[in-house]
Amino acid sequence: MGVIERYKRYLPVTGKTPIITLEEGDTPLIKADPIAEKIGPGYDVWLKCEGLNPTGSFKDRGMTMAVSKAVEEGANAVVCASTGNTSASAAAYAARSNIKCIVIIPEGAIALGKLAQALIHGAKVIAIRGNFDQALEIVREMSEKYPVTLVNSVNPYRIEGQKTGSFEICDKLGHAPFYHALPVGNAGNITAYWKGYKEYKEKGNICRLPVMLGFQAAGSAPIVEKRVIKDPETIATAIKIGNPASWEQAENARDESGGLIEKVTDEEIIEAYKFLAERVGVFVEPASATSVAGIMKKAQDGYFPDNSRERKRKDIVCILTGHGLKDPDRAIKCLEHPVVVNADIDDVIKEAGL
Ligand code: AN7
Repeated sequence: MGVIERYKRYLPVTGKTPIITLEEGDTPLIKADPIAEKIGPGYDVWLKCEGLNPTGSFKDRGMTMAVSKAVEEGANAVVCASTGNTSASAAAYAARSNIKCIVIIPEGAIALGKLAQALIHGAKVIAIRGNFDQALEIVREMSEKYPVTLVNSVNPYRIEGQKTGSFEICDKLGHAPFYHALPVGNAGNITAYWKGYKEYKEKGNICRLPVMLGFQAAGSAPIVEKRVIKDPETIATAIKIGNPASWEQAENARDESGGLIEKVTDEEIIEAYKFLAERVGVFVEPASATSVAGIMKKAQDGYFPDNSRERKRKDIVCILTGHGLKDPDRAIKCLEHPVVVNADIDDVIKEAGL
């Protein structure tokens, strides 16, 4: 069962909505004690592994909704701009519903796995000599002038689908987490999670809301720096975005929740990326490590007070937005390559250090 069926009473669907699903959602929420140790006493850290969605990222939650509604409304083509994951997801759900998919990507700035996904699902992939923000401007105009439905997160159905991530976290923990950390790129996801938490509280399913902690990459941090970044830079290509579409909604989530949106450097992202893989056993793409890099940095700054004397432990949930296999080049680049020896047991044992 996908997220629409599971949470339909909270979603804008009717009996007539065709449900286009790949059984997304219901992703693992796993405890990560090696990270909690770095935060301080009295905290539990949970990782929401969104890389385990059908196309390997959180985008599937929103895409099942956006494509289902597009099909309901009679669309026969969808379009998106993408740093990679949106295009992979749009291409898969379009294939599932047998409609056309057009994706516009910044040339040379998409992780290999994501490009492979868009292509293999049969999307028309067009690379522009430009960045994501320019691609988004183009698709917005395309969808106004031509009969194609825009499935970027400016499409409200994307936000509706993605808010189901909050519901799952609350259902699993039995309450909202105290802190909710996530990467911020185009800012759709922080908008969606905050909307989800607020609606769950209104329905009486939870009694308090989390503090939202958003993190941007230092070279692509328009919200933190309060200005559009013309040439965003970061190794976390998924969040290489200089003019987020949901800028204001992200600020609202931050301010209403008493949270923050701050930046982490590429070095800090890589450190968290390796820590997650080596110490926690979870391989994510660099953008996803931003949430963990962010809370580790805030812990060093003394943001999380000693909670050991409180009656209740505090939960921190980090959203790990995409799978590590999306961007194998990055893993290979930042690690030592395998040593090559002769096909001889003595040579192998010597090299293995046994
Ligand atoms: C792994 O695919 O914008 O703040 O075009 O792929 O909701 O944009 C991807 C974004 C975080 C940021 N982590 O989420 C796209 C795209 C990963 C991502 C984000 C993205 P938003």
